[in-house]
Amino acid sequence: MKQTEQFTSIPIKPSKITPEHVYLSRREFIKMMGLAGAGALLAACKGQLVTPQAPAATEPPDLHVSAQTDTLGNPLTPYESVTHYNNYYEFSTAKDEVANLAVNFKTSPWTVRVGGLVNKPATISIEDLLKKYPQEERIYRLRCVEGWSMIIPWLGFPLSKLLKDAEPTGDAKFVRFDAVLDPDQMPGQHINSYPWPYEEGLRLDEAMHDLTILATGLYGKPLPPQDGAPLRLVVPWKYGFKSIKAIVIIELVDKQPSTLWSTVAPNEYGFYANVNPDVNHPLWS
Ligand SMILES: Nc1nc2c(c(=O)[nH]1)N[C@H]1C(S)=C(S)[C@@H](COP(=O)(O)O)O[C@H]1N2
Ligand SMILES: [Mo]
Repeated sequence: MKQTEQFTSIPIKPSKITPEHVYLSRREFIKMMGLAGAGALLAACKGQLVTPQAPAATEPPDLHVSAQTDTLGNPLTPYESVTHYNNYYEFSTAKDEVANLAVNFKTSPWTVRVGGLVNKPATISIEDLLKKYPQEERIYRLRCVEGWSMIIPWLGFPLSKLLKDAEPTGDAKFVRFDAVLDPDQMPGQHINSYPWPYEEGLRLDEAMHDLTILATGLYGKPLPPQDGAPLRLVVPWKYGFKSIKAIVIIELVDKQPSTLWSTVAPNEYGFYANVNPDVNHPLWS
């Protein structure tokens, strides 16, 4: 059965939305630019006129601290807002209550099962994932269909790396994700209006795109529970509800999978949900 697609699913190339330099990790980017050049550029993004200066001879520049803007010059959303204004219905529908309700959420031990139409299914602990895949910083805008957005410096790694290691078979066309089902820890899962667990999906080529990451941190720190620890999806050209938190299953399938929001409100939320300011959301515009 084909879902009604409310958000036009014209194949927008992510590069049309996010310039190439945004999706290089900042470290790669700085290396590429040369350190002094990058400093001048970052300062220029803040709208200041600067004379390029050689880095101080004594102290190396601190590459671990995020730039205060993205490369388009937009300021990063403060850490406090990123971690205290959250959509996470397993905890609460009240955005300002999620952080508090999730404060003791147990994210260790945690394993992710990669399976379905793959030659090498595996169950991997979060520690092994962190060891196996180097963490990169990606600064993306997260847009919710409700009309707000945040610019967040994520830490994570391309989903494509994990998928390639699992070796999808020729029949695999989509990737589906399950979030954790844990009503003991998640008060919202006692409310039956939603078909838990939260589930999402991507077409395989979207999942394999270099911009699509599994995030494990933000602002250079481990992901706080309210933002989806220990592992959440981030797809910068899609609306926020696609970026499923607390992932425990990644499964390769041959048919378009069902997703929580397209099941609950098929006329509001489509499967593709590409960001398109020209298409109004029926409820939130
Ligand atoms: N498991 C799970 N993932 C989820 C959600 C949720 O309720 N549960 N909400 C989604 C929505 S609607 C948005 S906008 C983003 C919000 O991410 P943030 O709280 O880190 O800003 O998470 C998405 N991922
Ligand atoms: Mo959202």
